[in-house]
Amino acid sequence: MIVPDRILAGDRLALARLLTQIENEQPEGFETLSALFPHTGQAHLVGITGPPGTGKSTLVNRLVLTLRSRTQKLVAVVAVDPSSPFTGGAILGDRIRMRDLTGDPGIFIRSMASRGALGGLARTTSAVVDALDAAGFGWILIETVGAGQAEVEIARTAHTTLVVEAPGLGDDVQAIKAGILEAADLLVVNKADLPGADNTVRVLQASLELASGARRPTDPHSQPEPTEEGWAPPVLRTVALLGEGIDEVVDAILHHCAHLETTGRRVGRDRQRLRAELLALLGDGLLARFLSAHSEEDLGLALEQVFARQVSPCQAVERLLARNR
Ligand SMILES: Nc1nc2c(ncn2[C@@H]2O[C@H](COP(=O)(O)OP(=O)(O)O)[C@@H](O)[C@H]2O)c(=O)[nH]1
Ligand SMILES: [Mg+2]
Repeated sequence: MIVPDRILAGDRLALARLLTQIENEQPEGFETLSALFPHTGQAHLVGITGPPGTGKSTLVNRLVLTLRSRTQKLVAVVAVDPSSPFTGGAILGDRIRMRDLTGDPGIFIRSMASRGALGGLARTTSAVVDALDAAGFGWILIETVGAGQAEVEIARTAHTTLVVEAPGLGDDVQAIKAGILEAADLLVVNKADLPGADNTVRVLQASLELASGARRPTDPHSQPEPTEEGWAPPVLRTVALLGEGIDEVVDAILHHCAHLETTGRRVGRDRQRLRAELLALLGDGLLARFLSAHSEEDLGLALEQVFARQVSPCQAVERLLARNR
């Protein structure tokens, strides 16, 4: 088991080893994590999500350097890309692009691949974030590809969520506004150097107005109505490749951070995140307990009855649970 004090003292090798244990779901990793838990709750979590190829990693690279120099806090990045296996191009690509960041011990980057059952990714990410939080990272940036439920969940549990778009992804704008737009605290139109950026900004602003239920004519220069939290998600433009617009994004992150503090919403988000984690673990635990108390045959029998359309899945579960009492 990795000694918690080593993590608290800033030992990077111990931290990397702990994260590997967590990713591999080794019990000793969770033991260390439990010992570290009282030291968590200090970090500000920033979720960065959006379709692949919009420049999230490039933007994260810039944000890390700017946050680091402007706030002096330690900065960690968790790059979650479920579409790529460990040997996949995206992760290697991310590693190469994030090369600028190495050399500063105040910056720590971790790439994760998806594994395990549904929801496993969100849970593992949560545990990794807790470890980084305990290790003293004041900023933890979590990059996900805004494709599936797990990624949306991860982005939602951050204190500040950035949704990144780019010109020329018209259909993706449509796809993205359904789920993730409501979770966005900041919208970034990256690749503002490309033609069509104005249009992307317009589409996002219109979508935001729809989402917030504001009934106003679509005006490219208007900002959306404040949401019930008193925060109107700004739409910002960047050229991450050239570092343009990055300071404005950092300003907006700091502004949102202050907004969460002054309105007391930060506490609410933390509570929400911990509640989701608790319920997920409870679900896992109950399922494991159920499966260990029942033979494979019970489950097989239920499946056959459902398969033969004799009982519905709902009825089958009701019966299995009733027998468990
Ligand atoms: N033209 C342009 N290209 C960019 C910009 N930012 C990133 N890219 C390029 O877009 C591609 C995808 O970037 P990446 O950061 O990997 O996107 P991700 O998949 O969202 O993480 C890369 O080839 C980047 O060099 C930008 O501001 N303008
Ligand atoms: Mg990326």
